[in-house]
Parts: sequence; structure tokens; C-alpha cells
Amino acid sequence: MPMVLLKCDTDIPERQKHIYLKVDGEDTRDFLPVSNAPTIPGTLSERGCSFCGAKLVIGGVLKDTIQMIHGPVGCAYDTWHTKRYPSDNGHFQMKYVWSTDMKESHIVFGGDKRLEKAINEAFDEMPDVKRMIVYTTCPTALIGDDIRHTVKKVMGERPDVDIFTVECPGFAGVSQSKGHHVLNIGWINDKVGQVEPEIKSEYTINFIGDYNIQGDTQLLQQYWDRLGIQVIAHFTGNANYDELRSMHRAQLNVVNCARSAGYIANELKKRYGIPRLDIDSWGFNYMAEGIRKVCAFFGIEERGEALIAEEYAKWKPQLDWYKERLKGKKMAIWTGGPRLWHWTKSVEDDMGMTVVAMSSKFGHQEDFEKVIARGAAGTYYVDDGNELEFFEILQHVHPDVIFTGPRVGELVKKLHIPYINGHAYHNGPYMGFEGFVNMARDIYNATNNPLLSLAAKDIRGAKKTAPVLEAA
Ligand code: CFM
Repeated sequence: MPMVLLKCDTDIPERQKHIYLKVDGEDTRDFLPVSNAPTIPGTLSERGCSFCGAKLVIGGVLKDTIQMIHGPVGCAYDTWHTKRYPSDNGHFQMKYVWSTDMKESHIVFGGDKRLEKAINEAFDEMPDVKRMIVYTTCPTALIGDDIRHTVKKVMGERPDVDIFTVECPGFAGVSQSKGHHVLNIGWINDKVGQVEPEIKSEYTINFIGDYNIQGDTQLLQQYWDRLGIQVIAHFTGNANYDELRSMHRAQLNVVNCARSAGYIANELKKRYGIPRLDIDSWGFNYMAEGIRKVCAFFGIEERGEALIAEEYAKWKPQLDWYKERLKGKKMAIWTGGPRLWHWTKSVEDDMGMTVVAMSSKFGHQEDFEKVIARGAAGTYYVDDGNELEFFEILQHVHPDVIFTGPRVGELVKKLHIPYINGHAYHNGPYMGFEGFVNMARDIYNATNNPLLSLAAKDIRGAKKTAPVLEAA
């Protein structure tokens, strides 16, 4: 008989299958949380739609590409500017947003013509830009607009442009995870192998599953440069469209976010025989281990050791200053999925903190296997959590800081618990050695924020109740 873990879920018993509490020596459940399953009606969770997974997370990062969203204007607006992925060309991808702005009459009579017009207008307005991704959305998929046909027609008339199509409407899957999959497979089918890169080093990699959040990609690029390793393609942080068409030429695929981009790494292995190497890019221990693994593959171990020694000399004293002050602090992580397993052990080892609750919006079974193996006992592991569950878990674990998105972040702020943007960061980058010092500094600043001392005692004090739950 499964143990009832949360009071708020007694009305929705199915939710019990999505929550796991790791207990020393004995698990409270005999299975991992159910994941990658439809959200249960009656619980409003944090998930994004499948279109969002393709556009906002992966495709929209490309720095030289028009993102044409074929749908009502909201689909474009709401997947624009809500993430921070800068680029070294003046952030083209964050400045502009494009939409076919479908209205009722276009839904009734079809939007193919409107899409064709919008594609041509966009290229005419921006004569220097020659690359585009066209996405379907729920309404244009439902009315059966044939975006591939329209794109083929335009490409026939404009030989200097190249366009990629993503047919992944919001309803295509249970979460944004489906959008990752559709974009990965579409890209390898339609575009990889079309451009030959200029090979400048005897060591070449693709760096896969890193989206340059606040400059992560650019920070890691300094390491690859110093190691003499050429990155053929970044999937997709600070990348341009054509570098991603040449992914077939790398000797090794180094994968950071396996959830969003493991698919393309697997296909590159199957179709082109390129091996896949998974690493963690957050944390001192993990980053050093990742660099060692990549260097061992190429037989350049000494270069790796020299880089690690230099970086430790430069950044470890700063990390240790924060570790001294963060020791024993409790953290909650409520993000997509992978950051749960990337971070739980690294904040424990490198900052002396403990992660006491983790919720994954869309992680799959393999994400929970990894996170529960790495996470501490006494920790809650939740799939697709909702607000009532979050509040109840807070009453159990009393975290000192929560890594989550702005929506949930605003809620927990009302309980006077500091939150840090776990998706787009506060003051990143957070990857690499320097990045983890940034993350430690943001946690230190958040947990020592003088405003917290003004918070009402009954909320921050021993009782720490969650008013919303009590009122319900
Ligand atoms: Fe990978 Fe990501 Fe994440 Fe993700 Fe995301 Fe993200 Fe995330 Mo927000 S690709 S799965 S779909 S690491 S946007 S940069 S932070 S939920 S844990």
C-alpha cells in the first residue's frame, strides 16, 4: 500500500505516483515517480507546451535565423524574451519576433498564403539574413496548413535562402520535451550533412545541449580554445544555422543536456559513427571530470590537467569563501529535469549545501534514475509538481533558497523565501569554474538579502507555515 506523502493529494490520488521521498536504507515507494505522462486534470502544473520546447528552448537560440511562428501572435510573443541566451553578434535572436498573426478569417479560409507572404516580407525586410525556421502552432496544425509545401515554394523562388520547418504544435506531446525530440530528429533528417566545415584542429567536437544561458557557451568556449579543441557545432548556444548543418564532421559529441539533445547525439552516432560522451558542465568536480574525459578521448590529458590546475588556482579560493558561508544551507530545485541531477551533488560537494526538494517539469524515467542516485536521503523528488504540492513540501523541508522560474519564484517570494532563477539565472553564467562561483555568489546574496530581516516573523520564523495552503 503506497504511503500517502502529501495531504493535498488525497483528493487526486494519482498524484501520489509522481512523488518520491528518499529515506535512508529504505525507499517509501517501490518505483520511481511516474514521469513524461499527461498532466492530471485538476492539477495545474508548470509545464510548457511542445511548440515551446522546440522554439523557445532550442531553435530560437540560433543567432542568425528568423524565427517565423505560423500562428496567432501570442505563440510568438510568449516564446520570445522569456529566456536569456545572448550571442556574440549583438543578440539578433533576442531583438526580433516574427509571427503570421493568424486571425479568425485565416483559420476559416487557410493560412498558407499568409505564411508565404510573411516569409517573403521577413526576408525582404532583412536582406542580410538568409536563414529561417518556420514553426506550426496548434491552430495552423489543426487546419492542416502545409508549411513544408509553402517553404519549398519560397526556397524555389529564392535560391539564396535556406529554411527549416518544425511541425510540432503545442498539443503534440505532454510537455516541452516532445518539442526537443521533434526538433532534434527534424534537424538531423533535413539539415545535417549539407555544409562542410573548415577543419582547423586535429581534435573536433560538437558541444550538444547547452543554450548559452547568460553566456555559458561563451565561457566554456574559452576552455575548448585553450585545449586546442575545435567545436564544429554548438547545439545550439550562440550558434549559427550553417554550423549546425556540419555536425556530421565532428570526431566526438560532448553532451551536457541529455534530455533536450541526447536524441541528436544518438542519431549522429547511428548515422555517422560519432561517439557520444556525456558530461556535467556545472560544478568544479564535475567540470574537471568532464574536461578529463574529453581530453582522455583525444590523448591530450596533460593539457586538460594544466587547464584544471589554472582554473582551480584562480577560482577555488573564491568558491571556498562562499562554501564556508553556505555550508549547511538547504536548497530546493524546481526546474525542467536535468538541472536536478546536474546540480544536487555539485552544490553538496562544492558548496556544502543539501538539496531537500526537487521537482521536474518534464524529466523522463532516466532523469529520475540519475537524480535519485545522486540526491540525498530525506529529499522529495516530484514529477510535474503543482502549487499546492510545492507549498506543502515547503512546510516539510524549509529550504533556505529555491531555484525555480519567475512564476513560481514570485509565489515563494511571498513566503519570504529567497528564489533564484534556475532557468535563466540571476547573474550568470553558472557553467564552468567561474560560473559556479557566480552561482555561489547569487545564493549567498539571496540568502543574506537584508530585506529578509524585514519579513514577518510568523512567516520566516519557526512556524514557517504556508498561508495559501492554510487558507484553502
Ligand atoms: Fe536541458 Fe535546458 Fe533543462 Fe531544457 Fe528547459 Fe532550460 Fe530547464 Mo528551463 S534544455 S532540460 S527545456 S537544461 S528551458 S536551458 S532551464 S526547464 S532543466
